[in-house]
Amino acid sequence: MLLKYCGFIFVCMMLPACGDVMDAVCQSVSCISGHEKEDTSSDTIAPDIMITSPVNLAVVTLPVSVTVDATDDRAVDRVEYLINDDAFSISTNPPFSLTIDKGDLNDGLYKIQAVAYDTSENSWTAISAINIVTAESADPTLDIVTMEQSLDLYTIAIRATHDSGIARVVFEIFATNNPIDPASRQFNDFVSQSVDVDPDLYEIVINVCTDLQDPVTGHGLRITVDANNDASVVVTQDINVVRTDCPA
Ligand SMILES: [Ca+2]
Repeated sequence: MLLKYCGFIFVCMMLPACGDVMDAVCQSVSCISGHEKEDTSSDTIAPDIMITSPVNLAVVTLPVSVTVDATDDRAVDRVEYLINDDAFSISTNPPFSLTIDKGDLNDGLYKIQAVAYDTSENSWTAISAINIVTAESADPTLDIVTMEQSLDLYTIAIRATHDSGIARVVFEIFATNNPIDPASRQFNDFVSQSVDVDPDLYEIVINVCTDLQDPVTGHGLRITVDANNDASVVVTQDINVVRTDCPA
């Protein structure tokens, strides 16, 4: 109250109902209280910052988001991120988070430093550690995209992926004349490399007249996809191979 009413303090002390009078006076003059006064003093208070996610020493897979809680008595200007003491990224907009994408870092243990700056360049650092590991799905994916015959050529194309990479794709076409005894089937193995235009696409083109050992019976198809980490997936199904265009 004393600060707020400034020069009216002596008048007030000599009047009854002082509070009411002073409130009325205050409405009619330009009153400046300590709180309302613009603070032009220098900013010496550093921001606060803590890394809220991931928790310290968390095991993570990429991409991963690093989130922080950064506050300042005036304003947070930016958060600078260092990874293993090297500058990595600067975030200038709330919530000042960081995304580490696939390919940014290899597997391993990393120190993350998040340094919050206020508009007066005061700073404070939060430190955390993350352990990056590569996520590997249990089995490769295998999707058949083409199974078609044109005259005596039969084309089979699949799309196969795995986090560890694809080691090989094997196409086997076998006669189904003795399905009870798989050991008696005759396989023609075709090991395929990925097609250049699409690294996930694997394709074979066989000549149904010359590549197949059994010219008469129906045929089955078995596709085996082996990943670099020895994970594997197998798909077997019948295929409709037509041999009527073969030369006599
Ligand atoms: Ca400050």
